[in-house]
Parts: sequence; structure tokens; C-alpha cells
Amino acid sequence: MKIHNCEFIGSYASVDRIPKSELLEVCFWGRSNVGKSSLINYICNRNDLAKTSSHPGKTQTLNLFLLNETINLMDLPGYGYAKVSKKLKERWLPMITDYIVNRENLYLCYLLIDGSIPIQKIDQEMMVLLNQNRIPFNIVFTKTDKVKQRERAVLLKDFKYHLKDTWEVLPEMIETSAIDRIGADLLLDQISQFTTN
Ligand SMILES: Nc1nc2c(ncn2[C@@H]2O[C@H](COP(=O)(O)OP(=O)(O)O)[C@@H](O)[C@H]2O)c(=O)[nH]1
Ligand SMILES: [Mg+2]
Repeated sequence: MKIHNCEFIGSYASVDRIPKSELLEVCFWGRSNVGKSSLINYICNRNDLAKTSSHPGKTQTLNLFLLNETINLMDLPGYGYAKVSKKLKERWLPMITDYIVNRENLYLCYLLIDGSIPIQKIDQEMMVLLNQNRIPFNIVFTKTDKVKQRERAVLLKDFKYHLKDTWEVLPEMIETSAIDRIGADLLLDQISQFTTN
């Protein structure tokens, strides 16, 4: 699938404000600063559709995009940023849980994981949370340009090794880089399968 049209629909501070939709929806989630906004801009071939930031913890709303008039893409607030206020932290997990549990057209979650660093405990915790709520998810590794290919291969092997103990079946994994523009074709082809099946 090639993206010929990508529209920003809106930002929502709570789940009940998101407009109902009949279209299939995928969401992007991950640690703050993992590269969610950059990936959205890259797959949509736009520089400024989603706001990127070098200051983590900024986005605390649910941001909805529409791809090719047929697929919803929800950008969820990132987790794991120590400096956001306690009040915000207490708010975001219930909000996200509310979203993943109650959003009827949610089909699949893409969990974005920084592919340039070793596996993080918090990412594993969020995988467990998704699993507990029976939300199917795939993994998208970001920032793979930051490490050499051989180093990346070792990180991926370690990642899979860590997961082996807890997961019977490993989620699907896609390698991406918004800087080197790698992985969009694969990701978009996967997403488009849901609408044609
Ligand atoms: N090297 C590299 N940096 C990236 C990549 N994607 C995002 N970044 C940088 O990581 C920071 C956070 O990106 P952003 O998209 O705002 O992350 P978000 O908080 O998950 O939405 C920014 O400084 C981006 O330029 C990537 O693929 N490669
Ligand atoms: Mg962002």
C-alpha cells in the first residue's frame, strides 16, 4: 500500500471524546521519544503531520490520523518518561487501558521499541499489559540507523532470547528507520492486509 492521503483527524484528551468509527484502526504505542511521530511522518511522506520533539513526554493526548480514507491510525501518549508530573502519570495508564479495551474498531497495536538499545523492562511490562487485555500486537523497531548492522543483529537476537521465557509465540517484528527511510513498505503492506481480508 502506498499512502496517497493522510489526514490528521484530531487530538483527544479522553476516550469518550474520540469520534466513533466503522473503519479498522491500528494504534502506535511506545516509550516517549521512541520515534512514533517520526514514523507517522515517514510512512505518510510528510514532514510535519505529527509533531516530533526532542523533549520526551510532550504528547499526552490521543492523536487520530486517517490513512487513504480507509484506515484509522491512533498515536497514543508515550510511556516511561520520568519527568512528567505524578498527576499526568496517574491519568495516562487508565486512559490508555480504556482506549485499548473499549475502542471497538481497534484491530492491532504496533508497539514501537527503540532498536538501537537493549530490551527495556518497561517495554516488556507494556507487552504484558497488552496481552492481559487480549490486544494483539506487533513490534516495530525504530532508530535502527543508530547502530551498525551487526550490532543490530545482536540486539535483535538478545531481544528474542529475553522474550522466549514469557512468550510462547513471538509477536511479528518489523525493523524501521525514519532517518534512513526503512521499513514503511513492509509496515504499510501489513496494515493494508487488514482492510482487504
Ligand atoms: N536516528 C534516528 N532518530 C530518530 C528516528 N525516529 C525518531 N528519531 C528522533 O527521536 C526523537 C523523538 O522522536 P519523536 O518522533 O518525536 O518520538 P515520539 O515521542 O515517540 O513521538 C527526535 O529527536 C527524532 O528526531 C530514527 O529512525 N532514527
Ligand atoms: Mg510524538
